[in-house]
Amino acid sequence: MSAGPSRAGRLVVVSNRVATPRQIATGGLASAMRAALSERGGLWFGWSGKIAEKAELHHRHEGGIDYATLDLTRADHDDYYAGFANRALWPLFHYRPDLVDYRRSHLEGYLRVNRLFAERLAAMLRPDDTVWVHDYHLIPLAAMLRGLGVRNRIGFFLHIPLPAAELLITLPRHRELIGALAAYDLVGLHTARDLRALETYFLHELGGALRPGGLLRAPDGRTFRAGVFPIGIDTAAVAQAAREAAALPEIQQFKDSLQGRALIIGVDRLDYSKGLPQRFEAYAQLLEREPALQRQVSFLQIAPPSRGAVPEYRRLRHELERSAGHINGKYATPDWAPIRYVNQSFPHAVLSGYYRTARVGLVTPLRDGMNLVAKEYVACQDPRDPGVLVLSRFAGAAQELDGALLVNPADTTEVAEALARALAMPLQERRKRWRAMMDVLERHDLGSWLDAFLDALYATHPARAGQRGG
Ligand code: GDG
Repeated sequence: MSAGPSRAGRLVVVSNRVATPRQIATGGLASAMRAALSERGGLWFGWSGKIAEKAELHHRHEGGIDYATLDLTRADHDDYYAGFANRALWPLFHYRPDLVDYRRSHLEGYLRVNRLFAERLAAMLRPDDTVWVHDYHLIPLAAMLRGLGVRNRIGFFLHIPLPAAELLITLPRHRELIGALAAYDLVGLHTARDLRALETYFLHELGGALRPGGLLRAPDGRTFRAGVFPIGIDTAAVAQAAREAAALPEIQQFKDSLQGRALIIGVDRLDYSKGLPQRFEAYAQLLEREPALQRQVSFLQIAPPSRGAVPEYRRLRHELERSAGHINGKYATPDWAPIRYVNQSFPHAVLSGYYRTARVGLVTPLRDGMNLVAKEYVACQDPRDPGVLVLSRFAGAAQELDGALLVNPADTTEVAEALARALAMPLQERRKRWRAMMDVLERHDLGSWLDAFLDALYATHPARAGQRGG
């Protein structure tokens, strides 16, 4: 990172969930945030993950980082998190207006919790802090901070897709909500498609304008910068973990259990955006179309449950149980089960061993902001004998990983064909495709994503000078 005088002050990260060092479920993103925070002395603020009688704030200092976490009341949690964020914004932003369950009380709860976050955060901010807000739970946070007189640099990164304006306008009070992005100094998105959606929305729905240098102007005259920052993984560390995983007893045992069969792997939170029912259907079609593959291939789908409080997630879980049971019932033999469907999560080290064992990584979300599993699968391969990535065109990762076999996840026949092609792909072609993808992952890793976003954020400040907050 290039350090200049403008970089004085703390970095303050705000996200719905805060990954403290003691929590086990820490992905690469959490460690990268911690690295960025400890490097410059920082504060991480967000929901504690606990539901309590009142919204109490907890402080902790660990590993050079201050953590401030806030409990939520049951009503706040249900309206803000389980309600508006996960039953309105998540489905809509993933192009599922049919699943949107909008309730005014949820929106009010969402605004209430954002205001609460803003008030608590404003009281902790120092004048030279730089604030980085993450994801769809906290879209209006900067606008609320500005309303409290906060003039600090504030950046926002959206980890999920930003849908086309035609969909955004179906959201009640969308002008207030999406328009609130203008209160940030920088809005970061994963892909050029997301950026186009944002520009189109501001231009055509809000009557804003595009200014030279990638600035967007809101109708009230406020300008902000928006840019594409595709998130990466810690490529070197992930590849290293995969090399070491071979020695783990779990991985040895797992390999033995395959008895030489080719492995197809899927790893996803149990979420309707991940296209799991269609994926199961595509696999069934593969077995039907290519009877010779029966007993020669095994499909491991790891799907740790998430958001069990939301009815659609419970329905999806039942649907997948039925589907996996159906496929196994139809095709299994006494010594072979076509699908191993596992609702459990695993340590990253073990996961990387599974990835490396798999001949095919099957990543077929219907929509995904980026999809880190696709990148992790590639980074975990053995360069001498790499597997093949079958990837949805509608994952942000498809914009970068064109060495994958790109598919439309809704076309289960196309996915079945891609699977057959991946399983039969000659070594030379596999190596060539893998190398092309690995080059991208080495050039654009998690550290370079952090740097790119923060560089752009620090560069924005002069643009705000003279602007009024609020
Ligand atoms: C959101 C956006 C965007 C999964 N199972 C286990 C496990 N995982 C890890 C994976 C991966 C992470 O969880 C999932 O990340 P994804 O990117 O695939 O998907 P979302 O959770 O939906 O993330 C997405 C991302 O934000 C970042 O911007 O890419 O588009 O939706 O790292 O490895 N980790 C462990 N055990 C498991 O069983 N330890």
